[in-house]
Amino acid sequence: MSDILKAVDITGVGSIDFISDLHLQPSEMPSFNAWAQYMRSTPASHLFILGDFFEVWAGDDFLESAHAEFENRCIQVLNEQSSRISIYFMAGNRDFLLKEKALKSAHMQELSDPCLLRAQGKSFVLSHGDAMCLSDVEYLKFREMVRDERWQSQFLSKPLEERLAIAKAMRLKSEEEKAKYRKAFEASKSGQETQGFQANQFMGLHDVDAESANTVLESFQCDTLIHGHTHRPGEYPLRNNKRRIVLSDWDASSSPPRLEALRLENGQLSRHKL
Ligand code: LP5
Ligand code: MN
Repeated sequence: MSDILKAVDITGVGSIDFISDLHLQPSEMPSFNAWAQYMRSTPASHLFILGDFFEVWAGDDFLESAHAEFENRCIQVLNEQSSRISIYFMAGNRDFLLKEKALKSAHMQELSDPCLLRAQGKSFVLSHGDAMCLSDVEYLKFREMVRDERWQSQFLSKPLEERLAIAKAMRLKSEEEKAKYRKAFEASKSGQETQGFQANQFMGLHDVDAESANTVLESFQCDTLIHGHTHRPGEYPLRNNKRRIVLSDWDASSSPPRLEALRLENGQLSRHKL
């Protein structure tokens, strides 16, 4: 098994890009096309993909199935650019089953979550962000289950068709849960209470817990966290002059389109819209 990097040191001066939450899927070709164009044109020498690159990943053997033309094209784009760009991949809550075979085909190096990056005289903690959303209690239980190695090997031993069906059912459940939370949230705005829902548990409000982010940053003696998952791009101050920087998700079909990379150049971070 190849190493999962807990820390990355980059000595060169080339720019470094961070992206996450592209949710690439065959039904969203405009987002794929924008990303493929971005891959060909970015000046970055290093690219960090911080989770939810794919909408769903049910196992690397999917790449050998007859229905994986789109996913194989994504891998091919990564592969083509990998001689020019060093590409790093961190798992998200959709693509945590992307493993060695796919990583190898795409020439990506896997990162642990969290991971420390030292570059251009600065240091950063990188994360997908889901593990720090402490109010998302049901999800965290689910996460613990599906990140367990034994659970994964049992799940991966099921036939691919069955895994795809489970993944589809799980996606539906997830969307249903979010719709329930949204409804309760709307009701709370008009003064109605929904039993079992607390204000800070509304799906729209699940967010990275500030203390959790601080603890992670302190453990790395670092003051900047970069993460995705919450779909709330921005910079959020934390105590003791620490901060977390949230990446945008990607959606070429939204208006305005959300297509953005965070770029580190000369020790400074800035957002680059495509
Ligand atoms: O993804 P999104 O944005 O909709 O919501 C996430 C959390 N949901 C998830 C689930 C994924 O969307 C499902 C797709 C994963 C595909 C992976 C491959 C196959 C693995 C299949 C695993 C069974 O991550 C959502 C968060 C939200 O972010 C926050 O923004 O709240 O969390 C949930 O919806 C979690 C549920 O509430 C927990 C329900 C537990 C049900 C357990 C079923 C176990 C089935 C086991 C079958 C073998
Ligand atoms: Mn996510």
